[in-house]
Amino acid sequence: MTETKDLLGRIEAILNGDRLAITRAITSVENERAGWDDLLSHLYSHTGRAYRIGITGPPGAGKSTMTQKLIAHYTAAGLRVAVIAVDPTSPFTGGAILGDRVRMQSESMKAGVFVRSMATRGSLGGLNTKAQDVADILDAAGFDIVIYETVGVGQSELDIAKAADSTVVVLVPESGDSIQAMKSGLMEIADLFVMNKSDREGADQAVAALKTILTFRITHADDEWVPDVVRAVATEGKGIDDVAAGIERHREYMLHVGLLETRRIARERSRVERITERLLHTTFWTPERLAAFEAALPALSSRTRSPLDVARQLTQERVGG
Ligand SMILES: Nc1nc2c(ncn2[C@@H]2O[C@H](COP(=O)(O)OP(=O)(O)OP(=O)(O)O)[C@@H](O)[C@H]2O)c(=O)[nH]1
Ligand SMILES: [Mg+2]
Repeated sequence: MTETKDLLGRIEAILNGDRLAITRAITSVENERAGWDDLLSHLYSHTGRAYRIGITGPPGAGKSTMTQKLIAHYTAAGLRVAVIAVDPTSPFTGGAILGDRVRMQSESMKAGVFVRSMATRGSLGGLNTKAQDVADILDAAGFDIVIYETVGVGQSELDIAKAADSTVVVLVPESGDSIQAMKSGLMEIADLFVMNKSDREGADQAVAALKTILTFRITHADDEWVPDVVRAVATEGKGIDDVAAGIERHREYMLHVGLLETRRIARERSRVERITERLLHTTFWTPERLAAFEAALPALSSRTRSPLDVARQLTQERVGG
């Protein structure tokens, strides 16, 4: 079959790290073009090698600058790095994403570096789900490190950032930033804190305040890890080695206590749950069920049947299902 041959050809090209094939696969998955699910399923057995790092934090904290410097750090060590820049709020021409893309252009032109932006347009099936699908493609393509860089600290950003092996939260010495971080749920997901812009006034106090908060912090439900606080001046490349060392220390800790595998399994588990919900939802509303639903509306309106009663009928009876 030519279709199967075509699929195998695409897979082989991706596994060989062919950039055009990777780009096409990502677009296909984002837009759910014909065959996108088969492609992902076939690639899955080739994933699990890449180390996934989430980078998040308040707007303007220096996440993109930090990411760029980390790319340089890892490539200098001979590693291949892919970045998924995710902006859940931005439409496809979103300023921030576009700006980042331009800024990262010089990095992404290098061999062994791949940068991809994802915005709302790629949210078919949920941005979080898609970001992980894209990470799988890049993982299968042989990138050693996959970085999720998110904009802002909303719920979807947090979900994406924590779908990583290590999550880095970037803060700045502005007063109250740590308090803000605590409120927005950043404290719970951080494996490493970076106090960026440490060239600014108040860095010492900010680090001290953060460390104080951390001593009171409710640790992750699944481990005893207390995140390090590392200082950096991303624009000058200062502290980047420390950030990378902090990530490495967390990775080694997780390997040592067996947490890396636990985390990964938990992640895959919630992926299955999300996909299942979506599949159920899209296959549930057959024309017959819709008709049965419509037919039950008068009974609802006259209050002779309750919503629970109707829902039970729809889910329990085999109405064209
Ligand atoms: N003084 C100082 N400025 C920095 C530092 N790191 C980044 N900046 C500047 O802060 C601004 C924001 O940096 P970005 O890297 O774009 O920050 P970001 O967190 O990616 O921003 P968003 O994507 O908009 O949320 C830029 O003007 C950077 O040059 C630093 O360590 N010190
Ligand atoms: Mg940015």
